[in-house]
Amino acid sequence: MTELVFYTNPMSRGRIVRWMLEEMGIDYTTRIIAYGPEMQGPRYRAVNPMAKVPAIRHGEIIVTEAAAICTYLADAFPATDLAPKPGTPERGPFYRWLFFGAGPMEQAMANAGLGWTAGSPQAEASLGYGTMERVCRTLDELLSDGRSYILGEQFSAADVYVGAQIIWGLEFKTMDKRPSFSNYVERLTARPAMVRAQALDDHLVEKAEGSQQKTEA
Ligand SMILES: N[C@@H](CCC(=O)N[C@@H](CS)C(=O)NCC(=O)O)C(=O)O
Repeated sequence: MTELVFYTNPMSRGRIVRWMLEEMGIDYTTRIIAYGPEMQGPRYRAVNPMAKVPAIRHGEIIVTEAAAICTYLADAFPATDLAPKPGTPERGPFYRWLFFGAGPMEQAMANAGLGWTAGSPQAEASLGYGTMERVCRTLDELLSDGRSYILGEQFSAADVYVGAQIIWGLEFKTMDKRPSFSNYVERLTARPAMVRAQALDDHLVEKAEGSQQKTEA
């Protein structure tokens, strides 16, 4: 079997990929990359020249960018049924919402996290996401039509990527609370794979904090 290595830090967007991997139920090796010299050093930069996590190596293939990793994994392991098959009509909405998540939504979340807004209608028109309100309204409309997941009734990698951002958006209050969001998040956080992924990363955070306290003592 082709080796699958997952490069992450438990306090990072790597949590998205961890959740994806746990949903897939496949074997993988985790390599924790510490922030600072290890992440910025030549060894890890050979994996990701951006010196950022997450990344994966699947045999000789390296994939970076959380959304791309989720899409690649879903396609590389079709039996896990986490994406509509390439070339099928359902693939359209799958790409649409994943790219929406990785583009406009991510930028809106990052800017909101920094307390930055465009400030003028002209600036809003030139930003891919316009305003956070537009992003929230779009997702609210999507999730308010009775569907369980982004693609309807089929849970997919798009839920992992977009759903993780909604979870963080509500947690860090960069997105406003709406019933459609809370109901969706409730469905996602109840998933056994999500519970497992959280426990694995929380455990790694505790371990890292424990060893840091020992070093400081
Ligand atoms: N666009 C990338 C963003 C990755 C990213 O910014 N990762 C952060 C952690 S969440 C990181 O590695 N930061 C370390 C640094 O920039 O030095 C993705 O979606 O995977």
